[in-house]
Amino acid sequence: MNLSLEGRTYVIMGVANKRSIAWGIARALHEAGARLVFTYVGERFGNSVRELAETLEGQEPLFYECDVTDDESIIQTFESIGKDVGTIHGLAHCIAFANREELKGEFLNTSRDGFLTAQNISSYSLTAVARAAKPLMTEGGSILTMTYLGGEKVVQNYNVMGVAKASLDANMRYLASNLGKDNIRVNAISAGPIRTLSAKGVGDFNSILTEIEERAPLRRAVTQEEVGDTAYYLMSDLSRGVTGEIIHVDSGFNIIG
Ligand code: NDP
Ligand code: N5H
Repeated sequence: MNLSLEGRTYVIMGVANKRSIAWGIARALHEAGARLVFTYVGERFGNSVRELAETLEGQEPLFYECDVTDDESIIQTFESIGKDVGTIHGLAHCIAFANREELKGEFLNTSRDGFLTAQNISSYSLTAVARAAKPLMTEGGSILTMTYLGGEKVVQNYNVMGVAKASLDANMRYLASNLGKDNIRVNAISAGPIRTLSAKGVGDFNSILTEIEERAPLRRAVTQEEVGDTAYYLMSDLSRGVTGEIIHVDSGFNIIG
């Protein structure tokens, strides 16, 4: 079987900086020979994703600004990608957001606005993006999203984002069921805690990592590279029979009671 991704094009959404999980995925797919297309929001992150992408040797990546709260922005982005590259073979959705003040304290106090914002950016965006990307997946494809254990079990402080990830997980399964007939697979990676910009300033990240080091089967945290390698598997033909699945890349922490 050909494990190279040469001749294939993948859209990576959600690189904010070099610590982003999306960047770990981008590097793994680049090493496998893939052509990459990046989307970002806001000029600040546009510049940083450009600088990072320039470090990928032999790659002439393309960049598009895409705010997933805006249907028009999503449609425009994928129309432009279609015009510029034609067929795409996969998409990595590495996007989530909730108001910082609702990622601690009493879940009971979650506001309607905060709840809907988390659902809008962190879950619905997958449906909207899949719909816009589908016409470009003329040879079938693989859509991947990022989830967290807090959508399956109650994790302290994850709160409104836990409900959004439960929604994202179901969203992923319904999309997998819907798009299977088009040979488009849809899966999620559930990553263990990784220190990224999103993780900054939320909860007590150090104590969460200490718990992983003490209790996870592998007794260590996972890295962006490890998530990237599983993303490579999901984008490659090795995973051709896999859809609607959540793969935990979390040192096995989810099996511990
Ligand atoms: P990053 O902060 O690096 O990435 C989050 C990304 O979400 C940013 O690139 C951000 O773009 C993007 N984003 C937010 N709002 C919007 C929007 N309206 N439109 C488009 N993009 C938007 O963090 P991570 O790499 O940690 O997060 C990536 C994914 O991984 C998330 O889904 C997260 O929940 C998940 N995850 C993370 C874990 C961790 O421990 N870090 C564990 C398990 C899952 P911008 O910066 O341009 O605003
Ligand atoms: C149990 C935990 C720790 C507590 C909860 C953390 C939840 C994090 C997820 C969301 C996505 C973080 C978030 O929206 C932060 C924003 O309010 C503020 N940050 C920003 O706006 C920055 C600038 C941008 C880049 O961030 C985004 N997202 O746009 C969970 C952790 C152990 C694991 C974890 C960190 C999970 C996860 O889903 O990311």
